[in-house]
Amino acid sequence: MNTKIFQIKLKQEVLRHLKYSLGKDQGHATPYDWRMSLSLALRDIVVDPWFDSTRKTYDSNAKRVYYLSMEFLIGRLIEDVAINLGFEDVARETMREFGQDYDAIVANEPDAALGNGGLGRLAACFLDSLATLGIPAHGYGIRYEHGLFEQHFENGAQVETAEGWLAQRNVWEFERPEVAYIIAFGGHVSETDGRAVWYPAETVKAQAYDAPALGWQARWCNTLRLWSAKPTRAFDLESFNRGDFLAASAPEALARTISRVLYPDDTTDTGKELRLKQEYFFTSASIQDLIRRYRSTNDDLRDLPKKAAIQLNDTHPAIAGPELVRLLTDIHGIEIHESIDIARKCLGYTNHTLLPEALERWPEHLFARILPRHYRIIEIIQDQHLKDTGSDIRIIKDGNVNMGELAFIMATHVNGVSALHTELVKETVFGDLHKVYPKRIINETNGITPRRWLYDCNKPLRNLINSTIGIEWPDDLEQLERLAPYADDAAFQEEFHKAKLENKRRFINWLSDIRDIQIDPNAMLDIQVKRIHEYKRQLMNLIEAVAYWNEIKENPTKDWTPRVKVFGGKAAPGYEVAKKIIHLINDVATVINNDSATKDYLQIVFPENYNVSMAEILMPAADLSEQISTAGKEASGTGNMKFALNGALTIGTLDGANVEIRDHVGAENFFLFGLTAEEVEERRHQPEYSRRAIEASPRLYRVLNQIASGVFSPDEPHRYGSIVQMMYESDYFLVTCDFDDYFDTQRKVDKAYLDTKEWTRKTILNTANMGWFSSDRTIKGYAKDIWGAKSLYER
Ligand code: HBZ
Repeated sequence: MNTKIFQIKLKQEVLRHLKYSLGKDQGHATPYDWRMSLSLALRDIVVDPWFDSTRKTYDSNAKRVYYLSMEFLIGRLIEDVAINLGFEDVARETMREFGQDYDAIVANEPDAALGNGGLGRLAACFLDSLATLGIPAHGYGIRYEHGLFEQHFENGAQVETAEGWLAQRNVWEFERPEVAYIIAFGGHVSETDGRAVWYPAETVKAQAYDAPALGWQARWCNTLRLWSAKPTRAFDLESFNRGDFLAASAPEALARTISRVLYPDDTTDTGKELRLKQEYFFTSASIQDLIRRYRSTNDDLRDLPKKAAIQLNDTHPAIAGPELVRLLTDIHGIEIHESIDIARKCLGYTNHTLLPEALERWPEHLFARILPRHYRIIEIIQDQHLKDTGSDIRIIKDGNVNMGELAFIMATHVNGVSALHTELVKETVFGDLHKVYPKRIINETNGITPRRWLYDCNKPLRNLINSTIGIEWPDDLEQLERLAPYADDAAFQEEFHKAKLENKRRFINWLSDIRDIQIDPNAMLDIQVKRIHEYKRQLMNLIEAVAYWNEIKENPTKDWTPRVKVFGGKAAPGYEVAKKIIHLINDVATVINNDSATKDYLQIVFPENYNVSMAEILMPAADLSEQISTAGKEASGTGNMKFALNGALTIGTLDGANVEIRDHVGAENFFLFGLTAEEVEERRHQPEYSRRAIEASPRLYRVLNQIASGVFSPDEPHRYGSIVQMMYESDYFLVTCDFDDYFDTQRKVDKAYLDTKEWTRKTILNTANMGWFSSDRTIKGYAKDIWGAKSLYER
């Protein structure tokens, strides 16, 4: 269909939806009505490729991938759908003809924030790549009523309010009342003649909601199936008639709590009963669903591994192993050891963190109370593992059920998410199991979808790339290499620089709507956005800012490089130190931004409520990307990839995927500093390492004194005493030890930034060499090494 005809058609469709789906006429339509009508019109177009893909998958009886994840951090979808359909311009023009501002309509969509951070966003990028590559796949997760909390600052401190994305209709989903499974909890198990029967105490219903997951150019479309908990019996009429109104709605109460809210913890294990119920809830529903699908076209469940690859996004769905065994044995009559074998052949497990506090373990008594049958099955899995391997590594140990060990033992492949992380997984968390199963751990370095993270969010650069190397790169990102020869071309440098400036202006405009702050687009935009965590060391970045401020004040006439430091990110509501760090950043910002002597050189901004949509504005605008975690702690990072792809230079440690980014973009185009993972371990053994580092660094000493004496918190001078004390006494993440090197490296950054041509040359080489970090490459790796899944899409 040519563009003009399509535009007329889209216009008609938007009007039809406005009238018949929204019940509005043009004269009374609000921005909400326009967004809904446009979204519904676009959604209708997606249904055809969706049906086609489903039909092809059924017809070919191909192996399917099931990606089980507690989190899908999707963000907005309108523009994503429009660009995948190739109808972005048509949609924009259509809305213009209605007198509507397309960008404002797009921005009116709430983010689907069903995730905390990296792990959840990775799942969303993987959905995009699975569909782009034409691999038949389902994402399975929870349809939380409330996604990640909204962050506000009150006098500089974080306060959280509930997020409500479902308060408005979610246009992208299709409710499936007929697709529902019973999920059981508690009760007891009776075993007679080797046959186990589980008599649960409670049940809820898991009901499916499907959203199409469309790939590039609409060549393929998969399904994201999210489960919502509903009562099995909506209402206990008997209790109601007795006058016991509370008891009457009890079934409803449990059901509602299960899918009500996303746990807001990032890289910590919450260990709450409700969390275990959420995990089992969505995992059981997903496994029952995939078995039903398999049985609709296949007879023998023993062949399930030929048709289903189940990937566990961290240990949250690790109960998938025992659940699959339970269904194969208790329901379908397969001998239990054979079931264990079948289940293992289906399963893969991805580890996303080495932090000990994130390793899920459940108290045995709690676990056995809620999932008595699974507890027994885990004992059998453990016995078999002990017998087969002769090792003494147990899943149930010291009164806990360890989900990491369970996931490991029940998977054919266990993968880390960057080269360094994978080596550390082999040496640390799973060191013992690695010796027993030396081939099991493999690496699949993370990636990001170039559709959302370049094509969509960075239009100036997209256009420049299109006009330089053509339009084939969005699904073949290594074509960006063809930009490298232009790195020395003065005209191209100028265009590249112009694109960056345009993105910076867009950011400044956006910021001016929420903050009263003047920013010079030529100042270096230095950005650290990610969850707030001690290991990510936002504190080191902030201390460096204060040290820089001190230096400018002492020598105000020197030729300083103007910088705007941007922080963004949420702290887990219960993570006190992280919240203190947020408060400190805001307090420091207040003092520094009000200093008329320095404000031409240094400003600090911390916009509230960092989310996917904010990232889409920040990533293209950044000059400098802060990837400064303590080496050995950041499993991979994916924000680091988004920045570098969009032409920011990185200041970073040898941690996670930074190592591989540096290898790709070239050491000379990356600002490296800090201790290596090995040196970090050594340093921790030295007595009083942090106190000694502070004593050796007058700069650091001075900043810590300023913070401790209330320079930034005159209303409460001791507010940050505990943080400074921690720097002296423990400093587990070695802020003090890496500080001087970090400060000096920042001064090299300053100097480099002043040479615009040379800086731009480096940024071009970053973009040109980041193609490998496409999540398409990552997914091809999983498909080949782990899933044995093939693309069904033919070009
Ligand atoms: O996963 C992140 C890593 O911190 C980040 O380095 C990586 O790039 C990203 C994608 O692989 N991890 C998380 O977001 N969350 C967790 O690792 C996690 C693990 C267990 C939990 C809670 C969170 O119980």
